[in-house]
Amino acid sequence: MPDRPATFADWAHIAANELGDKDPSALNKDYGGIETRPAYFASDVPADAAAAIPGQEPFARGVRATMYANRPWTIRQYAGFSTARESNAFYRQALSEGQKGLSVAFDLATHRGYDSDHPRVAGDVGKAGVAIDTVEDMKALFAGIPLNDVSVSMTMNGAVLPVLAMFIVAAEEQGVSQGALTGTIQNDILKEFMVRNTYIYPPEPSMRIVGDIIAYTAERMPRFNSVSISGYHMHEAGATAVQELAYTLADGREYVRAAMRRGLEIDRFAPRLSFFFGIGMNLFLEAAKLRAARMLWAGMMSELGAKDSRSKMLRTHCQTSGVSLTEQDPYNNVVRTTLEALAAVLGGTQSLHTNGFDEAIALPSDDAARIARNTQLILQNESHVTDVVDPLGGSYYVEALTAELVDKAQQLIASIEAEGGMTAAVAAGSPKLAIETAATLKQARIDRGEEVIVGVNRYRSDAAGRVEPRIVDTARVRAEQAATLEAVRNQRNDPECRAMLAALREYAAMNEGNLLEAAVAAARARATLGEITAALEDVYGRHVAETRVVKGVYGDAYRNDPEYAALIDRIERFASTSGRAPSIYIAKLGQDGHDRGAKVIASAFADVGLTVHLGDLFETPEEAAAQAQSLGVDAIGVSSLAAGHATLVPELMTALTERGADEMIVVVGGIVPQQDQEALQDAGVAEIFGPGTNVLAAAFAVLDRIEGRRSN
Ligand code: 3CP
Repeated sequence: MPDRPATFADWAHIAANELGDKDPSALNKDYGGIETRPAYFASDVPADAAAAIPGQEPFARGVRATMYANRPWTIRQYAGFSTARESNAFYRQALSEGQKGLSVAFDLATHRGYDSDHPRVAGDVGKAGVAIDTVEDMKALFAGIPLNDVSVSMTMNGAVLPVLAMFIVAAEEQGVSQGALTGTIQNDILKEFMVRNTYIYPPEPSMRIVGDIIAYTAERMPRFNSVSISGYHMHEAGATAVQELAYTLADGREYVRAAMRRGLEIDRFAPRLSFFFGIGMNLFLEAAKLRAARMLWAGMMSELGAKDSRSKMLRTHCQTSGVSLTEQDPYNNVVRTTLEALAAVLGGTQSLHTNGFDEAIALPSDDAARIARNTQLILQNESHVTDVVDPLGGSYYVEALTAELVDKAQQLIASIEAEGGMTAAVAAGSPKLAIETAATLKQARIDRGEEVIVGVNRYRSDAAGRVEPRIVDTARVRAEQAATLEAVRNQRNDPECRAMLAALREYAAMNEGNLLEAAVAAARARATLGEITAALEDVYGRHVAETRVVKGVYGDAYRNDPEYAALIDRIERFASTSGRAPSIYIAKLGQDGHDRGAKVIASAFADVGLTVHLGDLFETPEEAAAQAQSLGVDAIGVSSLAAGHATLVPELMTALTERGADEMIVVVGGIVPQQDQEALQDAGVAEIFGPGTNVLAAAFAVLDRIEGRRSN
């Protein structure tokens, strides 16, 4: 028997035989500031890891002593599409087939606080989620689903007041009191300003709304989780694991402080704060991330004065990564999702959503949704991963990785504190820029083949299967919603409704009362989602984000690359013959706030020498056409992730024609199902760049089009 535990040096000595001249550090990997070695040993494990017990602070090994051995995680699939009636049928089917909790996806119009008949949302209704305008829609959404029994999570941030208010009133009219409701409201506005962009009001009044909801639920809805503090969207926007951890926990601290500032005692509300993380393909890193998150939160909450152990428990939902899914060879996504789900489970999640394999293209079809759910059922019932608590506990590697993540995240959290906390950092835009830098770097690594994606940048197959995505007919959904809206407006007691909206406005203007309480009264009087939102908009205004683009990251990653040099060269030649660089206006149309793709393209195109103008979020086609024309650009690049393109891009083409600007080249990038591609081409779109497109290739193609037009 050896007389001491092995060390890395012992291993390096043995490994030298296999490594030849290579130094072992050549096998190290960089996971966004976390450098791993090819082997770990007992000496790498921190002393406190050996003493850790599941269910005990700081909860590295899980928040419950028994974890899944006693109760498996909640299978909670995020879903919602078109009308409340259709989504309700989908939920009931899912619950009958083994799903345990509900998770509602709202459409883009609802997120941004517009009724379905508002002119700005023509292309957005019923897209990416269900349209909710009134209490009647909310009642239809949960018809036949006992709300005192099934827990309901609602991903809502901007229009959180009308949505939560309508949920409370719908339950009340179903005979379930608000005190009996179980579930979660996302209500995490800080990350909206950072990455997700479905904010409505400016940061300060938005934070008041979060505080009012925490206060209201702490008092009247003791089983309801008041915030789902979300790293998921940062993950999807390209954040590293350290960034996701640090920014999410710093957001959490900000909410705790905001609630404490208004006089709430920490242990009264903190046990009902919950979390939400994204889980990507780096299996051990992602599992370690959840372990690290729990340790960090327990420490942070102790510092803030929490005494109740439940206040220090980081309970989380996880979702497998949407951006890890590929349009090419889509059945590979089943495998990806399975691995990511395993990582979440090994990390000790409380609740989990697994993506449908066709979600790189559209909302999941029935088949894809069933397989996604079955992925979790198979993990729970066949794989035996639930039998033992924290099976990764004690792994040399995972324990060392957990400690390293804690350490690096703590450093980043400290730098946010030095900036004055997360609200100040968000206002200054530093976390957003740091995430965009990481995303651009990752894209460059993928484009250069340093990060392999099977079926995309390596091992492409012509035999790869196609999928038939679910298509939502926006015009039909919009017409149905408009009819219900009209009926509600006709049947309600108008003076009463107006009085309730006036009271809400008054609460906001005077900075008194509880806005959720006033919103519940307005919802009961059948005020619509758009009206409740507008009442507060009268006082708070609507937030407009400043658009900034990362510089130099893509270019640096490509230094010395011949293809890159050829592109730069070609653009320089163009500039010297035309007297200016080729130019492009990058547009985001409609209420789709996913801007990672637009930002990465804008940054990379600017680095290669194009003149890039990045438009504001949420433009109408007419606004984008006017902007592009006044800038005199050669091309417009529309970035689309939530399916609004089918309506909005043809409208853009018409607007350009009407303005006499139809020589402008229009390209579309993002998620465009095959079915839509032909229609867009018929409408005059020059190029369509799907997910996984190499950015350099896209730049060459745009240039070809611009030069082709000039030579015609
Ligand atoms: C749990 N329980 C146990 C055990 N484990 N009891 C005994 N032994 C155990 N081992 C108890 C808990 O204490 C709890 O009871 C009950 O069982 C339920 O367990 P839970 O862990 O609280 O699970 P759940 O109700 O599912 O809640 C999970 C969290 C919740 C807390 C994370 O916030 C949640 O469901 N979040 C989901 C968020 C979501 O769906 N987000 C979707 C985002 P008590 O309650 O009585 O204590 S989708 C966004 C997509 C991208 C986009 O934005 O567009």
